[in-house]
Amino acid sequence: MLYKLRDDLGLRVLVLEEQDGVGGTWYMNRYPGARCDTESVVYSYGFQDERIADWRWSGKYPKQDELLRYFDFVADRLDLKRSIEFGTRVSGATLDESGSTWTVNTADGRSLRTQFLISAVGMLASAPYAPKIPGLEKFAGTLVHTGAWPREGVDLAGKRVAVLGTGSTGVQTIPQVAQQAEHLYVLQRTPQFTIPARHHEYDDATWAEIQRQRPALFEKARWSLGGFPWEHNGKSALDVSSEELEAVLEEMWARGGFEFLWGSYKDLLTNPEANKLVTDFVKEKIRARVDDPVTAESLVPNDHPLGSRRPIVDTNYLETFNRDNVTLLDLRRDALVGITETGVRLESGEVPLDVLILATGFDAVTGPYLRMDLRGRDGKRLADKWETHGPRTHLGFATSWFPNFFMVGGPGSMFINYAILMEQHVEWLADLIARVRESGAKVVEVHEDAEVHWAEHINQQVDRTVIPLGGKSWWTGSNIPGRERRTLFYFGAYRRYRTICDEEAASGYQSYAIS
Ligand code: N01
Repeated sequence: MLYKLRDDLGLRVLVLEEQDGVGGTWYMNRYPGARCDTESVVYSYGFQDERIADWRWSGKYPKQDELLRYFDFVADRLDLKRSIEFGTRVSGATLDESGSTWTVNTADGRSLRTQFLISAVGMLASAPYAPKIPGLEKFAGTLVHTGAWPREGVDLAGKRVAVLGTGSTGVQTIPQVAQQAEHLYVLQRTPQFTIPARHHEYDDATWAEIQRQRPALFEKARWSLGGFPWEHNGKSALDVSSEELEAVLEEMWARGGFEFLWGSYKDLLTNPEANKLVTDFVKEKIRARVDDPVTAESLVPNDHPLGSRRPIVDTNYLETFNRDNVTLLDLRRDALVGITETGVRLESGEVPLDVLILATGFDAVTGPYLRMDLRGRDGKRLADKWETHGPRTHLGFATSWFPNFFMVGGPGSMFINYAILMEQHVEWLADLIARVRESGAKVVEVHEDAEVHWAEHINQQVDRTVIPLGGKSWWTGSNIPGRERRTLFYFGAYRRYRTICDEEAASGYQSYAIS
C-alpha cells in the first residue's frame, strides 16, 4: 500500500508499525515450526518491479525466517523503510468535525493528522488470544504464547513441556517441540483435520521452470476459487465410481496441501454428501498415521466436516504421537480444570510442567481493529457499531460512519491466499483514492445500505457451504467464549468476489458518497 500510494500516486504517506521491523505476522510468530502453508511462489508479491525480481524461494513452503528475509528484502530494495515509523503503536483515531481529516493517536502520546487512514492490521497476529483458565497467572514455569514468541527463543531441552491448542499453530509447533523437549504433553480439546504439506526444496531447474511459469500462475490465482493457481476437476464427487474417487483422492493426497481440498472435486465444500466421502477418506488417513488405536481415535474429528473450519496443513504432526516422549491428553475425556504453580490440573490429576505453550489462537478478524479506539462521524465508536450489527463492511474495504477510513482485507472480505487478496485490495483502494483526488472531492464514505446488502449476501452465501457445520472456531469469531457466531468472510469463489469489486469500480463507485 505504501509503495502504491507513495511511488505510484505520489502521495505523502507514513506507515505506523507497532513492531520493530517489517513482516507483520511473520515478525511476531517465531515459534518452532512456523512456516507458511501456502506455496511460496504465490505467497509473494505479484507486481512487476525489477528491483525485487531476483528473489529466489528455497522451496514449496517457506519457513518464518525466510519469509521475514523476503519482506526485509522487498522493503529495502523498494526503499520503503524511510516511510515507516517502527515501534509506534496506534492507540486510536478520531474523525475531525470537518469529516475529512483523521487525528491518529499513538500509544506514546503523539497525534498525527491525515486525510486518509488505511488500516493494514491484518486479521490475526496483532491480537493473540489467551483463554482465562483458572490459575494461569500462578504458573511458575515458563509461559509463552506462540504469537508472542521471544526473539531469543525458549530453551526446551530437557524440559517437561505442554502445548495447549491444536489449530494450525499447534499442529506446526508440536512436531518441532517434541524433538527438543524431554517430554511433550499435547492438550487437545477439539481434534482437527490435517493434510500433509509434502514440503520439498527447489533445485535450480525447478526454480527456473517456476520463474518461467510465474506470470501465468499469478494470473490463474487471481481468477481462481481461493487465490491458488489450480482448479477442481469440474466433477461432483457423487458422480464418479468409488474406484475413481479413491484414485483421485489418493493422487491429491500425495500432492498434499490445500490442493487436496480445492483442486479435486467441485462440491467438497458445498455439498455435505460429497463432503462426507472425502471427510471419511481423511479420517482413515489419520488412523493409518497413528500407531496406537486409542490415541488415533482421539485425533479423529467427529463433530465437524472437513473444510468447515480453516483447513490445516502439517509436516509429521500425526506421526509425532508415535514418539515415546509425546503424550496426547484428550481434554474431552479428561477435562482441564486449571493451572497450578507447577503444572496443569486435569480431572484425573496434575501433570507437572516446566514450560506451558499456549497455541490458543487469536481474537481474530475484528480484534486487531477493536484494539484501537476508532471514532468516526458524530463520535461513533467502531466497537459500538460492530457490537450492535456485527462487523458490517462493504466488501471488506470500508464501513459507513467512518469516511476516509479503509481496510486492507477487513471483515467481510475473503479468507483465501492472502497475498493475492492483499494485492487486489491495495490496487482497488489506490484507484478509489486516486479517483477521489482527481475529482477534487475531500470525503468518501460508503452508503450504509451497501454494507447491509453485502452482509445479507455473505450470510446467504455461507449457507451454501459446509462452514455452518464447523462449530466454534475463529472463522466465525466464536473461538472467543461468549461471542456469537458471525459470518466474517465471503465464502463464494474469489473470482466472483474480484468481479464484484471490479464492477463497483467500473460503476464509478456507486456504493460510495464522494463529496
Ligand atoms: O489458532 P486456532 P491457531 N481450552 O484458533 C484451543 C493462521 N495460521 O493459532 O478448537 C482448550 O485455530 C482450540 O481448541 P478448540 C491460520 O489461518 C497460519 O492455531 O476451540 N483449548 C484450538 O485447538 C489459522 O487458522 C499459519 O476446541 C483451547 C486452538 O486452541 C489461524 O492462524 C500457521 C482453549 C486454537 O486454534 C489460527 O491458528 C499458523 C481452551 N480454553 C496459523 N482455548 C500458516 O501456515 C483455545 N483452545 C499460514
